Amino acid sequence: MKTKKLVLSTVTAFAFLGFASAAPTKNLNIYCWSEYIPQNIIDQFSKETGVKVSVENYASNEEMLSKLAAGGGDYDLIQPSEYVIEALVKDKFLHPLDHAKLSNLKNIAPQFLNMPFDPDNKFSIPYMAGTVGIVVNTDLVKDEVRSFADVFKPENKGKIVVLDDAREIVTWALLSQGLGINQVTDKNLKQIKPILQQWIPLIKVYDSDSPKTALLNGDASIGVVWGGEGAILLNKNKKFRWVMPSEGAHLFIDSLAIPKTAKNVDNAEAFMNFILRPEISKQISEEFPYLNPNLAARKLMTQKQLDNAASFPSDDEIKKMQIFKDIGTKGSDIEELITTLKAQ
Ligand code: SPD
Repeated sequence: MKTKKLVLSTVTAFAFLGFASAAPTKNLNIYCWSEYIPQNIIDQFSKETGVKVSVENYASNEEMLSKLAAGGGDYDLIQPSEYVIEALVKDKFLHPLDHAKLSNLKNIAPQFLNMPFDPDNKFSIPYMAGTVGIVVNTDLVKDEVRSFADVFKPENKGKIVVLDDAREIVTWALLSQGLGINQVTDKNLKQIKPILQQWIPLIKVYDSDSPKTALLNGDASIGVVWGGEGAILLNKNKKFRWVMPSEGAHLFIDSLAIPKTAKNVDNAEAFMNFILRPEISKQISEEFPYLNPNLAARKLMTQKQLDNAASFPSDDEIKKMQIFKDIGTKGSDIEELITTLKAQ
C-alpha cells in the first residue's frame, strides 16, 4: 500500500525522534475499534488502578493507520488486526512487551499464540478473534441463502448492509472466484472488478461500527457483518439466521499492541494483563460476543454463549479459514478500487 508505507515510515520516524516512554504516569490513551472494549471494563480498570483512561475509536485498520501517520493522537495502546501487526512489526513501530508483566497471557488458547504475524507474541497480545459472515432476516428474505453470490442478487437490491471496509469487500469477491484472500494481484483485481461492479450498486448501507443497527431497524434485511455483530442479532431475535458463506471466510485476530511512541507503557501493559483475566474477558464477551481466544474465560461462559455460531465457528469451519497477510502497496489499490466503484 503506497500510502501505508509512507504512513508507517512517518510513524517510525516519530519513534526514532525520541518520543519514547517517560516516567510512570496515571494516564492511558487507548485507540481501539468501536464497540469492542466495554466502558464498564475501562471503568473497572480505572477504579482499581487510579489510571485515567481516554478512549478513541476507529472503524477500520486503515483509518487507524492514517491517523497514526498524520501524527494524530498520543496513544499508549492500539488494537490492530493481524496483517497490520505484521506491517507495524516490519516497520519497527511497536514497543516490545515485557512478558513478566503479562502473567495472564497463559489464559489464551495456544492456537492464538505465537502466530506468524508476531512469533512469540513479542509485540502483541490477542484481544478477540472472529470471522465475517452473513446474517439473514428470515421474516423478510425467503430464498435460501448460502453464499455471497446469494446475498448479492438483484432481488436483494436496496436491502443489503455490509461492512464499510475495502479489504473485506474485495475478499468476498476473491472468494467468490475461488481465489485466496491474500492473492491480491493486478490480474485478480481485474478479474473481480466486474463482480464488484454488479454487487456494489445493490448495497444500501455501509457500516463497520454497528451493522446490526440496519438489520434491527429494518433498513436492511440481509447483511455481511462481523461475527460479534451477528451473534448479538441472533441473541436478540430468532428471525435472524447466521450463515457461513459457502465460498469461504477468514479468521481475524485483533490484538492489543503498544506503539513505540507510547508515554505510558506500564499502564498499557497493566491494561493488557487486566483484560486477560478470565472474569474480565468473560464480561467483554457478554457485551461484544466475538470468538474469545481466552480459554479460562470460556470456562466461565454459559453454554448458550459458546453455542452461538456467529461467535464461535466450529473447529472444522475455523480450520478452513484463511488469515489476512500484509499485502503492502496492494492495500491502496484495493481502497482506490472500492472508492471508485462506490462513486459510479
Ligand atoms: N466492532 C469491532 C469490530 C472488530 C472487527 N475486527 C476486524 C478485523 C478486520 N480485518
